[in-house]
Amino acid sequence: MAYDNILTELRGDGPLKTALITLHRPKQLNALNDGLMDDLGHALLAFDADPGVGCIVVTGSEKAFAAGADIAAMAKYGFQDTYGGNFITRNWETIRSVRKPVIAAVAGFALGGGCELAMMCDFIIAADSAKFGQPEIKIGIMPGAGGTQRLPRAVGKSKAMDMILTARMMDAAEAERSGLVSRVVPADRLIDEALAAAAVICSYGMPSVMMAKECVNRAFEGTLSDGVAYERRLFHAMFATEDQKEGMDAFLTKRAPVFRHR
Ligand code: CO8
Repeated sequence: MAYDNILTELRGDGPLKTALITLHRPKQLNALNDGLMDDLGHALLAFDADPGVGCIVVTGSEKAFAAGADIAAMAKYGFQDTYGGNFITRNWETIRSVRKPVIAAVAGFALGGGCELAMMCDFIIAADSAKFGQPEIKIGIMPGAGGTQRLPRAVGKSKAMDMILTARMMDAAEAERSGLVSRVVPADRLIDEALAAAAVICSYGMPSVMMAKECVNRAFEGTLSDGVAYERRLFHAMFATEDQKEGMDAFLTKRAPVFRHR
C-alpha cells in the first residue's frame, strides 16, 4: 500500500522478511503530525499481522529521524483541541501494541516526539550522526508522548532531568554510554546494520522472539516478583512449541535448526 508520509518495503532473503518503514516528510525533518502517525500506525499493524514478516525497522532520513511533533500544526491548539481531540496520543499508542520486534534506526535529529518515538521501539541502533533530545521546554511545553517516563528508565534520573530541563542534546556516543541506544554504527552503514540485526531476529522462531519481547517489556511494568512469575509461565509455554523441539534437537544433532514459527 502507498502512503503519503512514509515509505515501506520488505527486505531480506530468508523465509521471514523485514519490513522497513521510512518516515518521509523531508521538508519538515519528519516532524510528526496526524497524517504521518496515521500512516505509521496503519503500516505497523499491517506488518505485525503479516505472517511473512518477522521484524520491523523504523528509520528516517540522514538528517533527521524525526525533529519532533509538528510545531506548525500544534501552535494554535488550545486545551480542548489537545485534550478533547486526544492530540496525537490516539496514534502514538499503536506502536506499543505491535507484538513483533521493532528496531529504531536513528540518524540525525531525534528530538521531542522523535526521541519519544525511538524510545517506544524495542531497541535503538544509532548512526554516529545521531542527536537525541527533549527540547520541548524551549517552546513552552514539556514532553507529552512518554519522554518524562521512558527517558529516566533508559538513562537514569539525573541525565533525564538534565536533558528535559536544559533541552541539551545527547550525541550518539553519550547515548550509547548512557544505555539509550544499543549500538552506534557509522552513518553510511546504519540501514545495513539495522537490517542485519533484523535478519538475525527473523532467523529465530517467532513464538520465542515474541514471548521474549513480551517478557522484557513486562520488566517495566509492576514488580520484580510479578515479572519473574510472568516470565516463568511463558517459559513453560515455550515447551508446547514445535520450534523448541526443533531448536533443541538441532543443537543435539549438530545441525542448523529449521524453525517453522509455531
Ligand atoms: N515541526 C515543524 N517543522 C519543523 C520541526 C518541527 N518539530 N522541526 C523542523 N521543522 C522544519 C523547520 O521549520 C524548517 O522548515 P522551513 O524550511 O519551511 O523553514 C525545516 O524543518 C528545516 O528546519 P531548520 O531550518 O530549523 O533546520 P536546522 O538544521 O537549522 O535545525 C533542528 C534543525 C535543530 C532540528 C531545528 O529544526 C529544531 O530545533 N526543530 C524543532 C525541534 C523541537 O523543538 N522539537 C520538539 C517539538 S515539540 C514535541 O515534539 C512534543 C512532542 C509531544 C508528543 C505528542 C503529545 C501528545
